[in-house]
Amino acid sequence: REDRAAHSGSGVVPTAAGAGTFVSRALALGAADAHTCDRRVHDGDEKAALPGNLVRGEGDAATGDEEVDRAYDGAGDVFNLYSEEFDRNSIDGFGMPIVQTVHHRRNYNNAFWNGEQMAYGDGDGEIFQTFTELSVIAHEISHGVVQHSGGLIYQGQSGALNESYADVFGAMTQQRSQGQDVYQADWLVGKGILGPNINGVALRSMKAPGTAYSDALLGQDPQPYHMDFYVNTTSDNGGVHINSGIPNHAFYLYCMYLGGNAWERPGQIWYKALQKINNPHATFGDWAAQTLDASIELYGAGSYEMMMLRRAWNLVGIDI
Ligand code: ASN
Ligand code: ZN
Repeated sequence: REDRAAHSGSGVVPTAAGAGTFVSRALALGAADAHTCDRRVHDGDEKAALPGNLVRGEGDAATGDEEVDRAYDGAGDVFNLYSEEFDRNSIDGFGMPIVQTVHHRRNYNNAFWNGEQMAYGDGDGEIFQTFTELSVIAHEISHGVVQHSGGLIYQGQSGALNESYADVFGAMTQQRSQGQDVYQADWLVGKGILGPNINGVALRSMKAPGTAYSDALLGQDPQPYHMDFYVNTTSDNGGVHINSGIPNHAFYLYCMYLGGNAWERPGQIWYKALQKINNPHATFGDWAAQTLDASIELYGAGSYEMMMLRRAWNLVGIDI
């Protein structure tokens, strides 16, 4: 991949399908299994209805609405990551359109994947200022990838694994778009989306779960970094956004052992584990074991990659 830099930007190359069509490196090189990106950004007009009005389709010029344009560009970065590093053609692996709605509802303080598309609020301007931030966009799209890879039920530990996969690939997309290796990265998810008066740096920190914010309005970042502090709760689907701190931190620690880029060995292992786990009820232990299998398949039994993966899981209190 000597000329990665030339392809990690817009990825726009002229093709028979039309000038400016967004295609992956595979098609540019004439590969048979071409991946073609099809982004569709809608304006929800601050209403709840989805998808709203189509305002920017694939290949269309920037609109000047920064929510629209960030969603469009961000989805391109996510598409490129999955296509070029994981040979995956869009969310379902078969080139499905990436449908997004911005300006969803009024003062809406969240973003989500609803099973078919992404939606992003503008935030209330106090607690949150926007949700069209690259790690958040990649997080939401990655929920779609989880769904189309067999799924992880959005409750308890399997739900926290679903959340963690979305955070891992959210951070990874951001790092790749900025050309950051694992030591240069800040490991924050949702940096810059908090309101101006909120005491915090991001929505979550994979490097130091529990430290992303501490604020009168938002409270204290509730994420644990070790099984000793696992939160048993009925809220948030059994703490899916809370206990995800544990597998998030395991991924971070593993990256610290390996160095390089997150989408290389660690990302390859996490992606393969998702494709192979075939257990929507997976626990943290099931997932850790699946990543260990993937590390052996990819790098060999007894490899440094396998041994350090075991150490990373053990450090967060999961014995494999
Ligand atoms: N932003 C949240 C997420 O993607 C929405 C939710 O709770 N499902 O995890
Ligand atoms: Zn999520």
